[in-house]
Amino acid sequence: MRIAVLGGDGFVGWPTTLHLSAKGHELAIVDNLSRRWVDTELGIQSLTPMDSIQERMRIWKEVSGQSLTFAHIDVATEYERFRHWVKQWRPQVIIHLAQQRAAPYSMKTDRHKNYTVNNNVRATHNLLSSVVEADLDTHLVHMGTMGVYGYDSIGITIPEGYLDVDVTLDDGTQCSREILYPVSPGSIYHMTKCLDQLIFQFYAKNDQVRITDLHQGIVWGTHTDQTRKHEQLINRFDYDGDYGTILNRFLIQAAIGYPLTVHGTGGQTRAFIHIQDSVRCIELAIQSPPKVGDRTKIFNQITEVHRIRDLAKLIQKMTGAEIAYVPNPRNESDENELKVKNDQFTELGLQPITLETGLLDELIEIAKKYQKRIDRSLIPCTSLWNKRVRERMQVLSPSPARKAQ
Ligand code: USQ
Repeated sequence: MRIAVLGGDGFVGWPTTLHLSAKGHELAIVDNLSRRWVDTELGIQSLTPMDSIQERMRIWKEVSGQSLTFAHIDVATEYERFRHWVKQWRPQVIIHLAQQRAAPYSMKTDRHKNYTVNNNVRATHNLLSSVVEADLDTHLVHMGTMGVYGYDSIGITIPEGYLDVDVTLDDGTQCSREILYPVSPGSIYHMTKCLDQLIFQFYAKNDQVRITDLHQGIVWGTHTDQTRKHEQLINRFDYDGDYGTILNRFLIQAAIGYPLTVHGTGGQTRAFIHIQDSVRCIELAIQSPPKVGDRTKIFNQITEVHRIRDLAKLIQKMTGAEIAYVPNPRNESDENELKVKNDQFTELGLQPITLETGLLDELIEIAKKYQKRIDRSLIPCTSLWNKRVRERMQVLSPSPARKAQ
């Protein structure tokens, strides 16, 4: 199949590209390389050293014999160029990962909020409108997030995207309807993924575009079978307070003797998936597309659920790391329950990699190998969610001038 990966230079995009290329598909990466610019903006770098996209592609060709193509296009702002590219390359599948994916980054300042909304929503809409304009029967696979459901602990196992509700009509009779599960985003980033769902709903109905939305949990790990094949194929590994995700952060913190930064009580419960399973799920979703005229197909792309403080304790047990319970910079519940349905991927044959699988040690090894690249001052999460949180933080940690008063 001819498959385009929008955002193919990123943390999930790069290993996805290699995984599908290794399966013999024809792959093109479309990317504006914005993630590399964000590194420059924030003065951070991936724990693992990353070569240019062109160099990575050259190494992949050497290792696998498979060619990749690369189009340097910003899908959100270069609509005409992208539409032209789609018409020329005629992808049968487009995997849409061309979005700003960090919740803390999206909450840093009003500029970061605007950027995240403009980038993410426009990228999704430009993509759909290009596919319709090109008159292609392309299957669109989008990377969504579990965060669209929110973490409200209302005592329900989260279904895969849709909820059956009983509605009382004006004449008093009852009818059943299926609706998108009510959204409850916890950040501007998560909000854009909720908006994506509506855009998909419209295009699936109006233009019969075949769309799959993957509601993914927090990804951990860095290597897949392909990125392990050569040092220069290595995936990025974010550890900083904006882009690093929790389990990977805890592992590098343990590796360098930095106390594990648990926000609040650590009672937040979240869903997780290893990067190897993430790319496998994308492949399974491609193999099982919706039919023309179907509603958006939604999968919960997760394999297990854990509480943050339990993860910290697990890593403490493995490594002897200290745990630091720090004030939570986010506006989120301190404690929540989470049960999630994920039967569709299991039925399609996914055999989950869980925390017990032993890959945590591999990550600690990687963290130790590259620890000289870590800037400890970039580890704390400093993006504060709202005015109330900012005021709370000030009270907890007054500036020197305030202390003196
Ligand atoms: N947390 C800590 N200590 C830290 C960092 C985070 O306790 O040092 C807590 C956060 O407060 C939060 C939880 O850990 O309660 C998860 O934070 P995270 O940064 O690992 O994940 P999140 O911001 O939710 O976003 C990540 C990805 C995003 C993806 C999402 C899936 O960056 O792209 O969509 O996970 S989900 O969380 O299921 O919405």
